[in-house]
Amino acid sequence: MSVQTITSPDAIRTLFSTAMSEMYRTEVPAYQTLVELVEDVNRAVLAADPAERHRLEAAGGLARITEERHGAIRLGTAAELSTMRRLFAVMGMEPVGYYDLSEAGVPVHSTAFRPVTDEALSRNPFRVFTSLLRLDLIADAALRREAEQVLAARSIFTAGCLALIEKAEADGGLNEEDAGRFVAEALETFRWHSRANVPLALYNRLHDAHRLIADVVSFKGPHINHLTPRTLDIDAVQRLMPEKGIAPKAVVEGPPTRRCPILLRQTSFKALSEPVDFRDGDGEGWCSGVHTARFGEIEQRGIALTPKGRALYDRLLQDSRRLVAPAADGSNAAQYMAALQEVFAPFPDSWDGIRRQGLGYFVYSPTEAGRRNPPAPGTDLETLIGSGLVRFDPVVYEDFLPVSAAGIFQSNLGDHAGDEARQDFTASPNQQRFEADLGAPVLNPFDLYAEVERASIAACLAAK
Ligand code: OOG
Ligand code: NI
Repeated sequence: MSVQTITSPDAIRTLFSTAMSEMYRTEVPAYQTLVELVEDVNRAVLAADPAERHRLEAAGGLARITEERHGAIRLGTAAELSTMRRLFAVMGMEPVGYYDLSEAGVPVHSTAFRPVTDEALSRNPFRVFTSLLRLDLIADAALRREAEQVLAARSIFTAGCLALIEKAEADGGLNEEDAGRFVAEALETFRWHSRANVPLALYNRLHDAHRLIADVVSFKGPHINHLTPRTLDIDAVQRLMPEKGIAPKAVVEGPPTRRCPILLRQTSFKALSEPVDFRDGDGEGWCSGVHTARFGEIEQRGIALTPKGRALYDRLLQDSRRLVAPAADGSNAAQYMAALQEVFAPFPDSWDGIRRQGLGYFVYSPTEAGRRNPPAPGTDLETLIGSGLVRFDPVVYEDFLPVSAAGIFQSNLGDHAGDEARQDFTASPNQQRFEADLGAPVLNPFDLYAEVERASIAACLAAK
């Protein structure tokens, strides 16, 4: 195949995220309602802030602002995970980060498949938070074996999808026609199935072991369980959800509201109970039941923190939660948000403060004046900033947060999810095992951000 006919992985990713969005809006009408609310709120924010509007319109307009930034799936086997890695690679998405959720009582560990270069992220940042079920954390050995058998018998990828992954690997990419077919075939893996893979009795036993096990094992494939557009005012969307007839989770996850946003804030509406047909007792006919898994989420991203900044964030978050643990029913949501705001006071809330204390990553670039006066060899960065020749802008956080992810999982695992319904496991992070199953190491997010910052400084200091 000639190089010119290869479709860029970024373009395939955009076809894919658009197709996923269309599919999910049709499958889950409440999600369509959430997207419309997010569009209204984003429009209102931009109307009130013309400078921000101009900046964002230059970056692609309202449609681009609101479009989905991530989704999530849960897989059952190592083979599924490693094939999924190859599928996402066709779209320029690589595994970044390791998240251990066992610590929070959820029997999975996870990574995020996402674009990694600045250019690819600016074309389309769509990511998929991908979890692998950890049957090794299930105490009941007989149930574990049954679950393993059900998972071993399913194939979640279409034959056409597998063939196109191989073709992309062999040829270094796909031509336009194959790219379109690939997206259509790949979409099948993420589709909802209203007929379960297992009899109701087995579903119930899996569900009793952990709701998440039932969600992964009982279906033909790893249905996309949520999509997440970007909002410019997450507090407003959280407040307005009930007016639109959708029930928000108790609290917004992540840092408090700030002038200079850090990391990631997220909230969602609670997962819906949906009708599902199960095989009945003798496996001959069908009987009806329900399953609760699918929801909608929104996100607002801030600056990526250095290990020092992240340690401060983790400590302050822990302190806030020690002060007020957010109740699943939302009864102390206001107290929790107030505690969060107060405890985070020591975290500097100006870009320069964050920069001076080495808490966040920045990208440095020459100003107008800086372009007219290239630096003399040996000039240091602070001097250039001080004399207005170099400016700095926050690097956006592109990853996830384990405590927030746990909060999202917990509030979406079923009607009774909450503190009482928490099913605990012994925490046992196992990145080595995850990487062996994945068939590749995960990238370290800090390395990626540090490299963006380093390269930008080097470019500023390079005397012409
Ligand atoms: C994934 C939950 C994590 C997020 O935004 O933190 C996540 C899941 O429920 O499968 O998507
Ligand atoms: Ni999410």
